Amino acid sequence: MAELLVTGGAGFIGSNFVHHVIDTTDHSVVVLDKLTYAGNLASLEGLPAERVTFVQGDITDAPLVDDLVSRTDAVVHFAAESHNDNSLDDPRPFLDTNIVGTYTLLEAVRRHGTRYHHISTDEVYGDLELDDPARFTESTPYNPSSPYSSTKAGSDLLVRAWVRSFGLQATISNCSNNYGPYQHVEKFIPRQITNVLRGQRPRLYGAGQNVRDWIHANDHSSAVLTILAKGRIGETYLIGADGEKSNKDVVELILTILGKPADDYEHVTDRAGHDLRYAIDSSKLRRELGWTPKYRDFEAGLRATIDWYASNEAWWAPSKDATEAFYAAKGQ
Ligand code: NAD
Ligand code: TDX
Repeated sequence: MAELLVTGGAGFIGSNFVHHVIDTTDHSVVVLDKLTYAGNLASLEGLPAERVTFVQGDITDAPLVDDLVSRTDAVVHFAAESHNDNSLDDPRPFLDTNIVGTYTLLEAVRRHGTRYHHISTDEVYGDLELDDPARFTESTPYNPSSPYSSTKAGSDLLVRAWVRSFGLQATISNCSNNYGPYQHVEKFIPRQITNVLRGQRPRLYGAGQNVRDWIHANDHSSAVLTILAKGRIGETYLIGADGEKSNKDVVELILTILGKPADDYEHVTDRAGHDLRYAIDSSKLRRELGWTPKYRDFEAGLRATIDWYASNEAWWAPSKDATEAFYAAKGQ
């Protein structure tokens, strides 16, 4: 049994991770989260108070971070500014949280000799052509496209340097696009589901040919727990579940599941610098640590996610209008 400090535990993947830890291990968790627009305490409802403690705070607050790290066995760092579209509008919070916030955590775990796992994204590798048989591997060169992905790439490089220079007890994972419950309505899948639930049409950027490699958030969580338990210090592991789909295919599937004509969507202004395709080769994680994804049927996972949004309007409704106003101002 261990106590984990989970940063960003009130966000989408962090909250799914906390639920997964409580359901599948005997660890206890301290969540450190600033509760930005993307954090939601309702995502942690129903968890046992004797095993989950919540601290509202900023990962750039060095004294707070030092105090929490000094009392924990391991840190799992999810907290980030996470949305590409926001990073095109105002990159500054991405630099503060993703770079300076990670630096603050690294210095604290260095002082206390604490095990650290760094959560990152496949976007650090840039993008692939649609007809390219290649997928990203741990040795693909970094080539990020957006302010968001460049700050994530910078934070990964800080971790690598702290491992080499200071012997930090750290691992890194780079995961593909997650879906599941508790994802903010600014993101692609929840935006389209909640649009249809509200009688509005889904919005596809550009022609909708862009491909994302989808993984259920629970599979991301099980992979992170596997790396925490068995990962080799200093190593990077790619996490993916062979879920490549074009955005157009995903929108058509959402419409069909919700009983609408498959072409009942709008094409809107494309994202600046829009990455074409992401694809993950996760064979290192599977081969070396024995991890496999459980949610292999994307349509079944999507149906369950749609059911969750249909049953939890109180969770997402407060953010929906402001999110759509933000997009409308950009012609999206
Ligand atoms: P999210 O935006 O849903 O959640 C981020 C959380 O971090 C929020 O609860 C927010 O309040 C908190 N936070 C932000 N700034 C903070 C700060 N300065 N101090 C403390 N807390 C702060 O993000 P997500 O989609 O759950 O992503 C979590 C992590 O996973 C990120 O590191 C992201 O880069 C990575 N990731 C995400 C995906 C994906 O598909 N969403 C894929 C791969 C990797
Ligand atoms: O309304 C939309 N219409 C649309 O076509 C939105 C919001 C998005 N899109 C497209 C853009 C992307 O090709 O859908 C795809 C997915 O978009 P996002 O949900 O914004 O995700 P993405 O930019 O791929 O990044 C996500 O995966 C990697 C997460 O937000 C990142 O945090 C993670 O690192």
